[in-house]
Amino acid sequence: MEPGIFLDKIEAGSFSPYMGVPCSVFTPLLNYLNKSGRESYACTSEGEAMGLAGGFALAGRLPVVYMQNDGYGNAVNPLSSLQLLYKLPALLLISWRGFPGKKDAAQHMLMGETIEDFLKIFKIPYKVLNEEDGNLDKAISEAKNHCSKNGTPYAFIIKKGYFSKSDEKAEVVKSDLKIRINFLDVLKSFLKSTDVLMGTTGFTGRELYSYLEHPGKFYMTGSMGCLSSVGLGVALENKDKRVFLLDGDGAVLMKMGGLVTVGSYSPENIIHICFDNNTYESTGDQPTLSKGINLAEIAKASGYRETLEIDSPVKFKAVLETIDDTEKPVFILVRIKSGTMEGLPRPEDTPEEMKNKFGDFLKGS
Ligand SMILES: Cc1ncc(C[n+]2csc(CCOP(=O)(O)OP(=O)(O)O)c2C)c(N)n1
Repeated sequence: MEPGIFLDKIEAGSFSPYMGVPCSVFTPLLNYLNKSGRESYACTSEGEAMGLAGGFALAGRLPVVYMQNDGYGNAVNPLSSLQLLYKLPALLLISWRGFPGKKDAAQHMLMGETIEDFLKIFKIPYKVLNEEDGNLDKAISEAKNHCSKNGTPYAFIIKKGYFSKSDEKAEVVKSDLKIRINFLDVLKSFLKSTDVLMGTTGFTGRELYSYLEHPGKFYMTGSMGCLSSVGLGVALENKDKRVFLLDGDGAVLMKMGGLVTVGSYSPENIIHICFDNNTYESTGDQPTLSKGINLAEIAKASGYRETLEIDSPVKFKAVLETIDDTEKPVFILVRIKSGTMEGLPRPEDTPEEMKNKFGDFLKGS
């Protein structure tokens, strides 16, 4: 399906504007949308997108919310106590990662199996869109009828490959000093064998896994935005270890309250590094809302004892040389560009194996 045709048809059904958090299934659609100048809003979490959609619906619009099926979890609370309670319509575009029987990353499998059940439990009618059926026109008219009759959301579930790749690709800058792996290279040389290294979902965690040989590493595949909280729990229980948290701007924004919790309990062993490329790089480089805001200042106001901002591996090296004397928790904002290694692998270990290895490391066995 051509992204432009899809959007034209949706808008002919009176649905707009667009808002949400990206998924790679929507990369061609979102990259087209972002360049097309149509009314759209990047949101920090799917729950927040439902709130925004609720506001537009109150004002008489028929908003469209796009989300990964993993993000449906974030949307559930406003869906139950805003959209379904007040009867506020929306068209939900939900990706179908973890489609039963198809190989996909481990974190998608449970939501892949259950997304239809979730919608059924919430009595949200839906259509699975298939390019082969050519059922889009029918689905849009059903969605429109449902929204005007019942006033509640209708969902399209969309599988990988539904959208044809457009030429409207976000620009990805590779082989540049300002990409994450060059900072990981610097970090490598400062690590002690007792250090804990934890990485957020997406490319950051995958790079940590494939690029840094270190016994105490943990890749949080999924649970986007929870790194600061998971890291806080680990840090509070392991005060003798330095805990490096490798985060992304999209993930920090998704659960920004986590900064306040870390700042409030202020363990003296957290080194929170946020790689800020102003995009959701892992899902195709759609812009986040970090451009124009300063996450280091937010961390400072949230109670981190020290915050630093750097934009080159050389400056990162200087920061790490004195890191043991720096007050903690420290938040290091690393301004980078998007770009990762070709064919970045996914970890071969299962999540349970990762958990067991990490647990053994923490126990010292
Ligand atoms: C709740 C939820 N919503 C959406 C996604 C899809 N997703 C995976 S990685 C990612 C981008 C993360 O962005 P950021 O933290 O800035 O890191 P970057 O990809 O730029 O390295 C997104 C949106 C997800 N995994 N979970």
